Amino acid sequence: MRLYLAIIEQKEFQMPANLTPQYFEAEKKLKTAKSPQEKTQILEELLSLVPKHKGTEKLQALLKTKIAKLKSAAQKKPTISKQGPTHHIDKAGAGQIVLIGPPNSGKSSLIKSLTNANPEVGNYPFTTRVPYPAMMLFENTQIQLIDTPPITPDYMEIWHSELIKGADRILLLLDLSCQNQAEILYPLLDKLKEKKIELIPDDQTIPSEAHLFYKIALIVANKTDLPLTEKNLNSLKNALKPGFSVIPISVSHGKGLEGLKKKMFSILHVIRVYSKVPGKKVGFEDPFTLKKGSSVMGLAKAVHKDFAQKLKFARIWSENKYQGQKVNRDHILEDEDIIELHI
Ligand SMILES: Nc1nc2c(ncn2[C@@H]2O[C@H](COP(=O)(O)OP(=O)(O)OP(=O)(O)O)[C@@H](O)[C@H]2O)c(=O)[nH]1
Ligand SMILES: [Mg+2]
Repeated sequence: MRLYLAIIEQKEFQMPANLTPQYFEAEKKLKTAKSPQEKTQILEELLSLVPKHKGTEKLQALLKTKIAKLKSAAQKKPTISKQGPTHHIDKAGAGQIVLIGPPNSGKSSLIKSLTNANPEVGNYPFTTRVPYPAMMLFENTQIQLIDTPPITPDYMEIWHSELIKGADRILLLLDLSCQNQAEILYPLLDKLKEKKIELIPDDQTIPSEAHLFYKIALIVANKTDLPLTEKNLNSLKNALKPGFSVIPISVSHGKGLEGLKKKMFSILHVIRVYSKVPGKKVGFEDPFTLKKGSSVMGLAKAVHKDFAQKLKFARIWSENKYQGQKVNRDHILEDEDIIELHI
């Protein structure tokens, strides 16, 4: 917004405007006006204070244009995205795992027991309505978990399927208190398919067809503490596609959770590498997490671009294999290797 319109106009057009002190007083207020409504009011006041003669015609026109622009902007409806809220969550930690499942399977309860977060838990469907991120510590590595609303045959918002498509991995949590597991599972998988998402087991190669989003998923069955769940677990195993296995847990009794955390880390396909400074102790509490299959060079890049450019060789230590041997930049790293980069 141009301020001190009158001064500029007078300079530009070399015509005496004979503006009053009230005009200049009102003009000062423009500087502090915050809302478009306030600005419009002040501009209208200025227009009323401008003496009406040939020398102020340009100024009057300018004020009128500004008022018209502000009024038309105020009338425009706010643009609402057709997609609704994005609910985008930035990734953090070694990987992002999105928890999905039917209502009441215990998704929020699981997040609550694995992290310091406190999502709402309730014995009724749709307790969770928006995504809820939380960080889970696995040994010395943080993994991001995201709680989501339930999936039902007739309910799944666009942002929900987008969140699943963007996730590193999926954890499908089912409720073992339900007798016919196929009746719950198949409509849920169909709903995902409708959104172009297909869950696949960890060891399956991702098909190359581009029309579906293939997401590596863990299938977890909760509430083993309840009666008859042994039978229901078998019904679930029979309902699953070949290649999938089920991890049975009880969040309430804290059963199976340590094994589940290990599995969550392992499906991320990442390794932890400790970068050691020559002559100093290794900091085991803060590893670099790299994609499985990364080389010494991959670590050098993660540490600093200078290391990547100037790297000559590295020394490696690992529990059973190496005790400080020299390796080159293409050497493939493994989980928990200790590396000393030399430049
Ligand atoms: N018996 C038993 N009940 C559980 C277990 N885990 C969760 N629950 C109960 O199951 C109910 C649903 O738990 P939530 O964690 O809210 O389930 P949710 O999957 O997040 O539910 P939505 O947000 O509605 O999808 C609550 O009453 C929990 O106390 C479990 O291991 N055993
Ligand atoms: Mg919930």
